[in-house]
Amino acid sequence: MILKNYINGRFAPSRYATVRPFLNPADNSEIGQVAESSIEDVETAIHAARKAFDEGPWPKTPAQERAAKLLKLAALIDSRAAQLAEFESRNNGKPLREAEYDVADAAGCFRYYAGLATKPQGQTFEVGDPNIVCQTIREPIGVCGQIIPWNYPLLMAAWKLAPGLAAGNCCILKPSELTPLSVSVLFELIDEVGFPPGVVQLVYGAGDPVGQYLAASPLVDKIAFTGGGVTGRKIMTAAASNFKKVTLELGGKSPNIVFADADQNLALEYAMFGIFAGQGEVCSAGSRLLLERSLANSFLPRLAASCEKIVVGPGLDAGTEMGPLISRAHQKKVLDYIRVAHEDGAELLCGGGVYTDQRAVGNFVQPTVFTNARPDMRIVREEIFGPVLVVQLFDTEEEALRLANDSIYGLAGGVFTSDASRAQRVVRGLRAGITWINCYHPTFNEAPWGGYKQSGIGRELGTYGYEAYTEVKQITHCINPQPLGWFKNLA
Ligand code: TXE
Repeated sequence: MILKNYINGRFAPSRYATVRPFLNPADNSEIGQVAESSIEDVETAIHAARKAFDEGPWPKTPAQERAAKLLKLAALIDSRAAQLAEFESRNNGKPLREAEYDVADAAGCFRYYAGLATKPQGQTFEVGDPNIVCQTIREPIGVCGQIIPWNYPLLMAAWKLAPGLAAGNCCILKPSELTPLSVSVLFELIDEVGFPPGVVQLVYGAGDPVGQYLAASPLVDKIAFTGGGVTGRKIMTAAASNFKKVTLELGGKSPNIVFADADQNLALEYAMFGIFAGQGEVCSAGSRLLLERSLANSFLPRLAASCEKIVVGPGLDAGTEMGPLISRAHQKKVLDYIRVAHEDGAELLCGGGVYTDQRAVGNFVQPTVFTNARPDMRIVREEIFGPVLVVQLFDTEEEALRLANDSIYGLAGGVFTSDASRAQRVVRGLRAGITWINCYHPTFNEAPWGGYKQSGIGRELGTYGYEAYTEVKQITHCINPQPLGWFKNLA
């Protein structure tokens, strides 16, 4: 199997027929090979997108027709849901049940933005002149480069393509080099729907040069990125060349705060779900558990015992509750953090290693919890992006909030309490873009997603995510034009 780019309405190998293998993280076996694009391939895609936007029908296609195509795509995703979920689990490693949610969400995302495309968009403004009608309309931004990571390959493609296409843009998607499989099926479906050539394209390949070139090109009008902060900074710097519109969804170190008055069973299960869903490779993972001190003696032993019972295995095995990490390199990064945690004096509550049984061939890491964590420790401050939970204890609501906000990140946060007033006070005190009360992780296409501080710029999903793919045009219309009389001597 060799996966091809999709450029100008056709599947095509990379210009120099270069490929790279991609793997199953459960055993590191090769699944297939994927085109490794050159700069020439990206350039071809950018020129096709430019032509499609500047001269083609797509930006002026009535919203109803754009919506119809997205609805057809959603239906096709549903019709291939089982295969898509299996591919996602095989290539990313996540448990099949999680992949099934992702596929349903991806179809829902195309449906949501199909609906939004036909809803009221502009506004009319009362200004201080009765002869003036002042309005705004929304227009597509143009050519959009969209760079996505490996943790939600299909869903991130949907989050980027659905609003971009619904709003009339021409999109070039660059998936992670590690996870091309589900996206290759998505583009088979996109081909079946039949968009005008150049409207929606796929270029596989390395972050640098392929993604970097998209971010730097003066012919690209917007860059949307989900990934790590180091790469985000490079993208923003490159995008400054022509002041591209930029949206960034970066990492996090999100606090999950449990008060003593919370339903303990609920808090326990969500503390685990917050960090171990997606093996902790989730930007919004609840990676810091802030626990009211009086709970420590009862909560922590239950947490340890429950973590030891998590069924860790290949995502496609029935009953698997947590899968392998994406790559050997990432597994090593997570294990390095575990070593640093020990060195810095954190106390291991459970996990902390790899498996020596048949899982040794994959990139598995045990569900791991550290306690006695100080705010200055690296495991408290830095995003690990793996199944490692760090517990900090607090005595008061004020201290909980202070610890929660003591981070360069501000993506998400959760609070568990039976006191509704406190719940509102605490989430309003969190400097974070996504907050949950008495739950953790539920995510909806209808609601905005994005971070404060170094967790990113802009919002995806919901109406905010649609607006991020539009320019606002002001139209000022004089309905009673009169000579101005400003210059006395008109020739
Ligand atoms: O991500 P990168 P990596 C965090 C997480 C993880 C760390 C590094 O902490 O450990 O980032 O992961 C493309 N110009 N997140 O290195 O590099 C790359 O090809 C343009 C959080 O795997 O951010 C891929 O398509 N593009 C996160 C995409 O960027 C470039 C999800 C993401 O890869 C590029 C993933 C460049 N110079 C990791 N270099 C989240 N927010 O959910 C790379 N890319």
